Amino acid sequence: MSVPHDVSHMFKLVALGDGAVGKTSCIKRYTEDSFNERYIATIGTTFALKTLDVVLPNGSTVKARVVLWDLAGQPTYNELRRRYMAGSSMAIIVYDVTRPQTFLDIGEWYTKFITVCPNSVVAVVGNKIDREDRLVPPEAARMVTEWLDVLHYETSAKTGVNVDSLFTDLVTRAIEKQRQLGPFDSVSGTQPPKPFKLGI
Ligand SMILES: Nc1nc2c(ncn2[C@@H]2O[C@H](COP(=O)(O)OP(=O)(O)OP(=O)(O)O)[C@@H](O)[C@H]2O)c(=O)[nH]1
Ligand SMILES: [Mg+2]
Repeated sequence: MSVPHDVSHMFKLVALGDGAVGKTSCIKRYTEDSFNERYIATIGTTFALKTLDVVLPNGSTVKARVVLWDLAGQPTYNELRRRYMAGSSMAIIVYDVTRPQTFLDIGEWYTKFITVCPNSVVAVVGNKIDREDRLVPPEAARMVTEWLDVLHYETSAKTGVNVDSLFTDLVTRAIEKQRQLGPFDSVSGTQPPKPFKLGI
């Protein structure tokens, strides 16, 4: 995979959340600006790439490349997912606003991820807000951000609302965090090795 010479930051992002909440759809909307009504469950993992310009708080613009790992939400893939989370600078944890159980499962997803990647930036994403049978209210957002150290967005992969700003904000935060955490290889995006214990 060749990296354009003007890319100064490279990050790994993982998409987490229960099955059929719209992880693949959000990534597809963001990277290809397309949407498929039909549900095709992700088998194992896939990835997509996106290069974007980010305007930093000081007004300067940098080019960043993100590798977006799309991890299957179905429980069969628990062990595989854990391995693919390693080395991520960012995660989106997606729930479906028409299925409250997917919202209740956020805490578990967050714990799983943050245990493996403690310095990452996390966004919790309420997806499918175009649907009229919504059951998780917008106020749930405040609950989440008071409960966990995360960003919160409501999106529709179908209409595209908020999808771009979700990913751009995440990358901007990741760059800021990288600066706070100090030097590491900003091109490969790899963090210095952290103690990591497998639960076996
Ligand atoms: N109305 C509506 N439907 C959506 C939206 N996002 C996804 N869907 C639909 O929801 C279903 C599941 O979407 P996926 O993106 O495949 O879900 P996933 O989270 O990747 O599922 P797994 O790969 O099994 O973990 C598909 O039928 C999509 O068309 C949305 O914003 N609005
Ligand atoms: Mg999928």
